[in-house]
Parts: sequence; C-alpha cells; structure tokens
Amino acid sequence: MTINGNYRATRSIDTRCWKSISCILLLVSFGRPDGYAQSPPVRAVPTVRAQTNATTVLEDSDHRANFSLNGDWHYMVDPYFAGLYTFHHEEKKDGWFENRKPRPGDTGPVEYDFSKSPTLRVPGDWNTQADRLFFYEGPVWYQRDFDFTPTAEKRIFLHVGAANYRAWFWVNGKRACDHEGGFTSFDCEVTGLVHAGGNFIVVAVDNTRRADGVPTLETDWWNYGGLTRDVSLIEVPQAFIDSYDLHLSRADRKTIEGWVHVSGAKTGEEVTINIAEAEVTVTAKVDEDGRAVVRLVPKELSLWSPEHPKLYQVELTAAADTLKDDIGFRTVEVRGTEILLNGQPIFLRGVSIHAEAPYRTGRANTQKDVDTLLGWAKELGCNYVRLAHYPHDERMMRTADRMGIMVWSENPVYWAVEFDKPEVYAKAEAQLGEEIGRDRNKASIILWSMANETPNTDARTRFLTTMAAKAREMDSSRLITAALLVRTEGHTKIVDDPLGKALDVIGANEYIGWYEQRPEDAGKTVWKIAYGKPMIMSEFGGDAKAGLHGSANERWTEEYQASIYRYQLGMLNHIPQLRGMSPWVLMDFRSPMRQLPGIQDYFNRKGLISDQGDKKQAFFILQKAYIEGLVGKTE
Ligand code: GCB
Repeated sequence: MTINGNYRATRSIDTRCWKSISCILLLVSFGRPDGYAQSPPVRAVPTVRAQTNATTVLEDSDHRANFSLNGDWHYMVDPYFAGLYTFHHEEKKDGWFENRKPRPGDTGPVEYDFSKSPTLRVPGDWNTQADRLFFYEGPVWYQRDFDFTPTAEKRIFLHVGAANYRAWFWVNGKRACDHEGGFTSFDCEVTGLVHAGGNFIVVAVDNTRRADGVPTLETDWWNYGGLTRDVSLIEVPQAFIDSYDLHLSRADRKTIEGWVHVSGAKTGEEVTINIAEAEVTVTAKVDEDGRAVVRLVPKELSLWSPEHPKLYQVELTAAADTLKDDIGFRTVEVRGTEILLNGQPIFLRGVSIHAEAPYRTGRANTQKDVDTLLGWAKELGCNYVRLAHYPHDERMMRTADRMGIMVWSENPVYWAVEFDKPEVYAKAEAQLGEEIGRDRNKASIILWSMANETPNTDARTRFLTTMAAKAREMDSSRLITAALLVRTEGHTKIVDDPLGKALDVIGANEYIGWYEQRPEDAGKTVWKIAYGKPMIMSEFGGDAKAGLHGSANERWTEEYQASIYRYQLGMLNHIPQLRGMSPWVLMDFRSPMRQLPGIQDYFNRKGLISDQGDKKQAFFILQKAYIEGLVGKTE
C-alpha cells in the first residue's frame, strides 16, 4: 500500500475496558515515564502476564509429551454473550461454563445443553466449518469431556496454539485463565483443576474486532474465529524448564551462548545442556530468579544456512525435567547496507505468505498446509519467506528450520492501531513476548517485524520504537524490521519514515502498477532512501484471477500481473541497497474487503498461486529470476 492508497477508514472509539487482564495491565502501566505499559516483571523470560489467571509460554512445548484435546467439541453460538453476562451485564456466577443440563425438578430454567449442541473440529476456525458461521464475529462457546489421570507431583498446563481473538477457559466449572491475542500460543496452569477420571473443559472464544485490539478493526484478511490451532494438556515436573535461549555468538561464531530459565527451581539448582553430536556438555547453576547463564564451546560446529540447514539435537536437563529441541546455530547481523548470515552477505529471495490453508481455505494449521506453502516457496526458488501479518503456526518455523528457509516473523500491529493508548501498547508487547517466547530458538527466524504499514505519527513512532527496544531486550541475536509506507513525488519513491531509525533493516511496501500508476512506471521510478541500512521490498504485486487471460493492459488478467512483475524486477535491480524482497503474495487468501463478483469473490487475488493451487504466469517470471539469479545483489 502506498500512502495515497485507498484504505483510510474512520474508526469508532471503544473506550470500554475489557474487564480482565488488559485492564489490570492498563492500571499497572501508567506509572512509566514514557507512558507505555510497564514491562512484565523482569526475569529472563517475558512473563506475559503476572496476575491471577495468568498465562505463560512453555517453550518447546511441541517436543513435550502431551494429551491432545484436538477433535470434536460441542459449540454454541452466543452473539449476546448470554452465557457469561446477566441482563444487566454483570458476569454470571452460574454461566454456561458450569456445563449444566436441564433436569426434571430443576428450580430454575437451564437454557442450554452442550451435549445436544453440534460440534466443531479443533483445531479449526469456525467460519469454514459451518455455513451460518462464515461471516460470524462474536462469542462462541466450546465444550468437551475428557478422561485424564494426572501424574502425582506434576504440574499441568493447558496449551493453546491460538484462540482468535479473546478466550476464556474453565476446567470442571472453575475459571482457569483468559487471554487476548489471536495468533500466539500460550499455556494456562490447570494443576488442581483437572482431576482423575472424567473432566470437562469449556472455552468461550470471541473474535469481535475491537478498535483497541491488536490488530484493530481493519485488516485485509478473514477474521477466522475459534480455537484455530492445537489444544492439549502438558504435564511438567514441579521445577521445569520453561524457556531458554541458545544462539551462536556473533563475536566468534564458535561459542553457543545464552541462558536457561527453570520455573520453580531452588537457587543453585543445576542445569545441564548436552549436544551429543557436537560432543559438548555444560552444567550451570540457576540464580535466585531461576536463571542460569550458559556458554558452550564445541570443537566443531556446522552452521545452519539455507544451503545446509543443519539442526543439532540439544538436550536440556534441570532437576526432574528433561527437554529435547532441534536447534540450528547461525549468526545474522547487519554491516552497512548488507545483511550477513554467518558473516557472509546474502540476498533474501522471498515471498510473503498468509496463514491461509491451501485448497480448503481457513486457517493454515496442519503439517500438510505448511508443507504445501513452504514447498511452493522452495519451488519458486526462495531462500526466505515473510510470514505476514502475525505469528503463524509453530510448524511453519519448525519446517522452515528443516528446509533451510529464512523467516521474517511479524507482530500483528497492522495499519492504524490506537497508538496513543497504553493498554494497546500492552497488548502488542504481550503478543511480542509470546511470539519471541515460542520461537526464539528457531534458526530460520532472522527478522522480528514490529508492524506493517503504520501511519507516520509521533504516537506511532514512540509506540514502535519502545517495542523495538523491548524486542532487542528479549532477543539480541536477531534483526528488527517493519514494513513501512513509502512517499511518492512524481516518479520518485521516498523512504524516510522516522520509524526507520529504530530498525536494523528497512521494509518498504509499494504497489506501482496496481494502486497507482501503470506497471511500466516502475521502469521510470527512482528510489531515495534516507537510511544507510539494508532494505527489503517487503511487498509489491497486483491481482490476477487464475485462468483469466487478456492483454497485458487488462487488469485482473494473469498477463497484467505478469507485467507488474516484469517491470518490478527491472526496477528492483536498480536499488543499490536492496537486500531482499517478498512480493505480495504466495497464494490468494480470503478477505472481506475484496468483493468484485466473478473475480475476487471475497479473495485477495494477488497470489502467485490461486487458493486451489493453480500457478499464475507471474509465478514463473519470479521463479526464473530467482533460480537464474537475475535479481538481487548481496553487497
Ligand atoms: C498491503 C498490505 C497487505 C494487503 C495488500 C493488498 O499493503 O500490507 O496486507 O493485503 O497491501 O493487497 O492491498
């Protein structure tokens, strides 16, 4: 989008304070001089929330044994949220979380019954599972029974891969936690709530868009609601490894440095890290915060790269807890206008990807979805993908680690969130903490993106500069970026958004030939970039309906889109500090903004591939450029 683009919407102001966590954060937040929310209590891990009903992030949870709660859940659509609120909008003491059933002799009416209600598959968005829910935005209740045998002395967490957008959890009728943010995973302690034998869990998920949400009211993607990713129970010992950061030192590219945090550990508890294949082991003791600083110097180490995506099995042990992870070791840094991977300048041949499921639409959340999307990116000749506009399913990162694809991971600060509100900042920072908390040991991720196409205001710049500093504090081993808007003066494109100061790598989005000018105008365009930093053209492109043919002048045809790509590639080669590109977008995706009948039908058609897997002409143009090295300079 360019600044003159057509998305300027009037936003209503919703000043109601969401009753639980965000409000508490808001109250805590006003003490800080910069006006932004207080960071979570300082320890090695970004504890996302510290109040009662808090959630946390168990790192590497996909390598722990789990009890899956995936499958069919009963559901009830509750547009007025009558299951949680009374007629005077007070929270009910006997809401639907009690999971009652009407019985003879009841002294009052029970007006719901999960066991007689239909089912939805978890993981899954509700929109693509029931016609009546296709456009639905609002609360939906989920319920399921499960038999479980808690192991003595273990703590139990409910792991939720993602619940869009707000979610409330009850186990056996007792409130376990609640959460805001639709794209990050979180863990909710349910020790003591789950018992031996039959149990039930009730979840209310509300995907209502909010002015003070992150993202906010406008997004160019479908607002898929529900428990969109895996749900499970995870048991851990009383003292357990909840987070760690192991990365290669930029100083010598030989030393693995970082820390391990053990929740519930006594001071002095030993932590051991063993990388058998690299023949290296280290033991360290945790401090009073449960944190041990570690350093390993293997004799030899094969570094991770797209050409050689080497992963080592790393075993971490602390007290009764043992955890295994597959980690690649590499460095990424900036030198002038270059991006260096393992000290060598690289060019990022990429594409942007939404978490839209190929062939079936809906949220991408299976290994098959991931293999298809990243398989297409590989076929295109990519060594990099921009995962827009929010953190994707963890399988994306795991698979990118194995396939050797570098990743830009993005926080959902999209377009114009309410940058002046501390509670909105708190929500963005909480999601950033969960994103980094889950993925900080994935070698594939080289860039944390703070935001996409935000308006140039002081409040915005303060908000995102604070967030960039927070991201660096949480993870100093990666680069910080954001996709910026670009100014236009005649045929000159100017990248001088003040947010650029806070970034290591500048991302720029432009749509020459689609939202402005003609495709051939790219050939006349000159770029002025105010920063001596590497730049990635994080978006460009245009729509084409797969199978629609015509002249290169005819919008919506494959030929028109192909023409945009031809001219763009010529232009990009003339930007000296360009170090990467991720055109918009790999595959068509659903968006309520895109309605043109017969062409869009609620799909953004800027995909190089249709949602049904048909490759458009532009795919092959980009593929040739990537495979034959016709675009991009590393230095
Ligand atoms: C953009 C946005 C992206 C949209 C795209 C479009 O600039 O970053 O989310 O989908 O343009 O198609 O307009």
